Amino acid sequence: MEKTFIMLKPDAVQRGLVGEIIERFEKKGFKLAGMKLIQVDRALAEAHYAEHRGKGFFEPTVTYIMSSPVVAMVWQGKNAVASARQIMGSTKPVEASPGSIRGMYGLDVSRNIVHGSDSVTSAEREIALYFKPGEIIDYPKVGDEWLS
Ligand code: FUP
Repeated sequence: MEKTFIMLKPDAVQRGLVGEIIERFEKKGFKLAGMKLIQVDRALAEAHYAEHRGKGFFEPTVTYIMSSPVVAMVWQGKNAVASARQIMGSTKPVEASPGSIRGMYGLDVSRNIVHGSDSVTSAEREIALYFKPGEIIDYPKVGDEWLS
Protein backbone atom coordinates (compact mmCIF):
# COMPACT_ATOMS: atom_id res chain seq x y z
CA MET A 1 0.00 0.00 0.00
CA GLU A 2 1.28 3.48 -0.93
CA LYS A 3 2.95 5.43 1.87
CA THR A 4 3.42 9.17 2.34
CA PHE A 5 5.47 11.24 4.76
CA ILE A 6 3.51 13.88 6.66
CA MET A 7 5.09 16.35 9.07
CA LEU A 8 3.20 18.62 11.41
CA LYS A 9 5.39 21.70 11.41
CA PRO A 10 6.36 23.84 14.44
CA ASP A 11 3.33 26.13 14.05
CA ALA A 12 0.94 23.15 14.15
CA VAL A 13 2.51 21.92 17.39
CA GLN A 14 2.62 25.39 18.97
CA ARG A 15 -0.97 26.22 17.97
CA GLY A 16 -2.40 22.97 19.32
CA LEU A 17 -3.52 21.66 15.92
CA VAL A 18 -1.82 18.25 16.20
CA GLY A 19 -4.87 16.24 17.26
CA GLU A 20 -7.20 17.84 14.76
CA ILE A 21 -4.85 17.28 11.81
CA ILE A 22 -4.18 13.66 12.78
CA GLU A 23 -7.96 13.17 12.97
CA ARG A 24 -8.31 14.37 9.37
CA PHE A 25 -5.89 11.72 8.12
CA GLU A 26 -7.33 9.02 10.36
CA LYS A 27 -10.93 9.67 9.32
CA LYS A 28 -9.99 9.81 5.63
CA GLY A 29 -9.14 6.15 6.05
CA PHE A 30 -5.36 6.16 6.02
CA LYS A 31 -3.50 3.79 8.30
CA LEU A 32 -0.80 5.15 10.61
CA ALA A 33 2.49 3.35 9.98
CA GLY A 34 4.89 5.53 11.98
CA MET A 35 4.83 8.59 14.26
CA LYS A 36 7.19 10.53 16.53
CA LEU A 37 7.75 13.98 18.01
CA ILE A 38 11.24 15.18 17.11
CA GLN A 39 13.46 18.23 17.26
CA VAL A 40 14.87 18.63 13.75
CA ASP A 41 18.59 19.54 13.64
CA ARG A 42 20.30 21.54 10.89
CA ALA A 43 21.63 18.50 9.02
CA LEU A 44 18.17 16.95 8.80
CA ALA A 45 16.48 20.27 7.91
CA GLU A 46 18.97 20.95 5.11
CA ALA A 47 18.61 17.39 3.79
CA HIS A 48 14.83 17.66 3.82
CA TYR A 49 14.80 20.92 1.84
CA ALA A 50 17.89 20.15 -0.31
CA GLU A 51 15.97 20.75 -3.57
CA HIS A 52 15.44 24.38 -2.49
CA ARG A 53 19.09 25.13 -1.64
CA GLY A 54 20.08 28.45 -3.21
CA LYS A 55 16.57 29.88 -3.17
CA GLY A 56 15.75 32.90 -1.02
CA PHE A 57 13.39 31.00 1.24
CA PHE A 58 15.82 28.11 1.89
CA GLU A 59 17.49 29.49 5.03
CA PRO A 60 14.26 30.88 6.58
CA THR A 61 12.54 27.53 5.93
CA VAL A 62 15.41 25.57 7.51
CA THR A 63 15.50 27.91 10.52
CA TYR A 64 11.75 27.72 10.97
CA ILE A 65 11.58 23.92 10.84
CA MET A 66 14.21 23.78 13.62
CA SER A 67 12.43 26.38 15.78
CA SER A 68 10.25 23.94 17.75
CA PRO A 69 9.46 20.20 17.71
CA VAL A 70 7.60 18.66 14.79
CA VAL A 71 5.47 15.51 14.52
CA ALA A 72 6.82 13.19 11.83
CA MET A 73 4.36 10.60 10.52
CA VAL A 74 3.96 7.94 7.87
CA TRP A 75 0.44 7.26 6.62
CA GLN A 76 -0.49 4.59 4.14
CA GLY A 77 -3.45 3.90 1.90
CA LYS A 78 -4.72 4.04 -1.66
CA ASN A 79 -3.13 7.03 -3.50
CA ALA A 80 -1.78 8.21 -0.14
CA VAL A 81 0.57 10.84 -1.62
CA ALA A 82 -1.96 12.64 -3.84
CA SER A 83 -4.83 12.21 -1.43
CA ALA A 84 -2.85 13.67 1.47
CA ARG A 85 -1.87 16.69 -0.68
CA GLN A 86 -5.57 17.31 -1.29
CA ILE A 87 -6.31 17.23 2.43
CA MET A 88 -3.40 19.62 3.08
CA GLY A 89 -4.20 22.10 0.29
CA SER A 90 -1.81 24.18 -1.84
CA THR A 91 1.58 25.26 -0.48
CA LYS A 92 0.43 28.91 -0.43
CA PRO A 93 -2.46 29.17 2.04
CA VAL A 94 -4.08 31.90 -0.07
CA GLU A 95 -4.44 29.36 -2.90
CA ALA A 96 -5.48 26.45 -0.67
CA SER A 97 -9.10 25.37 -0.92
CA PRO A 98 -11.17 26.47 2.10
CA GLY A 99 -11.77 22.97 3.48
CA SER A 100 -8.10 21.95 3.34
CA ILE A 101 -5.81 22.13 6.38
CA ARG A 102 -3.80 25.04 4.97
CA GLY A 103 -7.00 26.66 3.70
CA MET A 104 -8.60 26.44 7.11
CA TYR A 105 -5.68 27.28 9.38
CA GLY A 106 -2.90 28.98 7.41
CA LEU A 107 -2.18 32.56 6.36
CA ASP A 108 1.47 32.56 5.36
CA VAL A 109 3.45 30.31 2.98
CA SER A 110 6.42 30.24 5.34
CA ARG A 111 4.27 28.91 8.20
CA ASN A 112 2.00 26.52 6.36
CA ILE A 113 1.33 24.04 9.19
CA VAL A 114 1.95 20.74 7.46
CA HIS A 115 4.31 19.04 5.01
CA GLY A 116 3.36 16.15 2.75
CA SER A 117 5.46 14.34 0.16
CA ASP A 118 4.84 15.49 -3.42
CA SER A 119 5.49 12.10 -5.10
CA VAL A 120 6.03 8.45 -4.24
CA THR A 121 9.76 8.95 -4.85
CA SER A 122 9.86 11.93 -2.48
CA ALA A 123 7.90 9.93 0.08
CA GLU A 124 10.48 7.13 0.03
CA ARG A 125 13.32 9.65 0.40
CA GLU A 126 11.65 11.56 3.22
CA ILE A 127 10.55 8.45 5.14
CA ALA A 128 14.15 7.20 5.01
CA LEU A 129 15.40 10.58 6.28
CA TYR A 130 13.11 10.63 9.32
CA PHE A 131 12.56 6.95 10.19
CA LYS A 132 14.66 3.85 10.68
CA PRO A 133 13.17 0.77 8.94
CA GLY A 134 12.11 -0.76 12.28
CA GLU A 135 10.08 2.35 13.13
CA ILE A 136 7.64 1.76 10.26
CA ILE A 137 5.11 -0.80 11.39
CA ASP A 138 3.01 -3.02 9.15
CA TYR A 139 0.03 -4.45 11.02
CA PRO A 140 -3.50 -5.62 10.33
CA LYS A 141 -6.17 -3.09 11.29
CA VAL A 142 -9.87 -3.58 11.75
CA GLY A 143 -11.63 -1.77 8.92
CA ASP A 144 -8.88 -2.25 6.31
CA GLU A 145 -11.26 -4.39 4.27
CA TRP A 146 -13.72 -1.49 3.95
CA LEU A 147 -11.16 0.91 2.51
CA SER A 148 -9.17 -1.02 -0.09
P1 FUP B 1 5.40 21.72 -0.28
O1 FUP B 1 5.79 20.57 -1.17
O2 FUP B 1 3.93 22.04 -0.35
O3 FUP B 1 5.89 21.59 1.15
O4 FUP B 1 6.11 23.01 -0.87
P2 FUP B 1 7.57 23.29 -1.43
O5 FUP B 1 8.43 22.07 -1.46
O6 FUP B 1 7.42 24.05 -2.71
O7 FUP B 1 8.13 24.30 -0.33
C1 FUP B 1 8.68 23.83 0.86
C2 FUP B 1 8.55 24.89 1.91
O8 FUP B 1 9.29 26.05 1.54
C3 FUP B 1 7.13 25.39 2.11
F1 FUP B 1 6.42 24.60 2.93
C4 FUP B 1 7.35 26.78 2.65
C5 FUP B 1 8.63 27.22 1.98
N1 FUP B 1 8.36 28.12 0.82
C6 FUP B 1 8.39 29.49 1.04
O9 FUP B 1 8.61 29.94 2.16
N2 FUP B 1 8.16 30.30 -0.03
C7 FUP B 1 7.88 29.82 -1.28
O10 FUP B 1 7.66 30.61 -2.22
C8 FUP B 1 7.85 28.43 -1.47
C9 FUP B 1 8.09 27.61 -0.39
